[in-house]
Amino acid sequence: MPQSSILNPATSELAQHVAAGLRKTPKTLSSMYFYDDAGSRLFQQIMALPEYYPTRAEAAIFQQHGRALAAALSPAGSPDFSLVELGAGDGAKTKLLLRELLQGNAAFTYAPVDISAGAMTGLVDTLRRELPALRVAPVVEDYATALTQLRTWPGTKAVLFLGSNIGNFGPAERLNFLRQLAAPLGPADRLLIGFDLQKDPRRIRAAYDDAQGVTAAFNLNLLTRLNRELGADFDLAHWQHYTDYSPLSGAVRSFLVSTRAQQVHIAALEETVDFAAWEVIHTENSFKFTLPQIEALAAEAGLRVVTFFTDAAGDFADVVLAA
Ligand code: AVI
Repeated sequence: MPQSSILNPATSELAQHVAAGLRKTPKTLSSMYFYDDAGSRLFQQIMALPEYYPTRAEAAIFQQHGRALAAALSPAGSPDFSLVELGAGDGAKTKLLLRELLQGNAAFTYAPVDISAGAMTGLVDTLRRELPALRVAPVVEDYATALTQLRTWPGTKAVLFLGSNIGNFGPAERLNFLRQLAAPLGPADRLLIGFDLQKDPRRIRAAYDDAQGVTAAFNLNLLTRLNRELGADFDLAHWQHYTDYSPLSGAVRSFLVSTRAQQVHIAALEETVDFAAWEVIHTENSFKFTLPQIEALAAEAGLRVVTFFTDAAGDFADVVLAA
């Protein structure tokens, strides 16, 4: 008997995704489903890990180039605008930019979009406390729904997509996503996208396989989610986190590895799935970019690079784009 309600639309969307992903070769699940409330909390811990450099690198850009960034996002003469942030999380870096915009007396409303209601409540509470003058209009949605809303969003907008979230898309999805972002942009609208740059492959790999095992817990939490929400019986003692980085493709790929031959029953699907010993489920891509690749990608999506900023070490780039 299915234990969870298959009538819940969010659950049935997850159920459909899992059914399709586990029938593929290799088996695949989307990293989009990492972010239940426990997963969002684990991701907050990842961002503070010594090995996970992207968050600090992007915060350094915001600290060093905050004023120029704020100016590039709110061009002179632009009226009251919306600062829409896709995948806002805890908004720690964004606060640096928000402060800069408030200090410059920019007239704007901050519209953070995040799929996790828990993360959003935390963010809104902190913003009310730390930046009481800020106007906030939170949106709890996934990216696809938020993109649809952008089409009818009134007034000038600056859309933020930070933290190298763009790296979690495969090449075709990435281009499609950028084209969808570009479509509703008027001449005064801006996009700010954070890209993790290619660097020492060992540093990149370590960022996704930290010594404390937080990234492993983050990946394995997906199975806990399936156990809870779909009535699956994944035995976490027989699954491992594994990750590799290819400097040729620029992709970090993360996997859940079945450490023995096993069967997993998924009640909501009324299905039993076979896993061979050492078979993997591919759970995440995190692409790393070069500056020429970013320029080419922007051009393909019908966007132009207005300006970009990197941290002093050249680890990360925040790129301002316009249609
Ligand atoms: C959210 N995203 C940009 C993170 C990344 O770096 O790909 C997610 C993550 N996965 C493992 N560690 C962090």
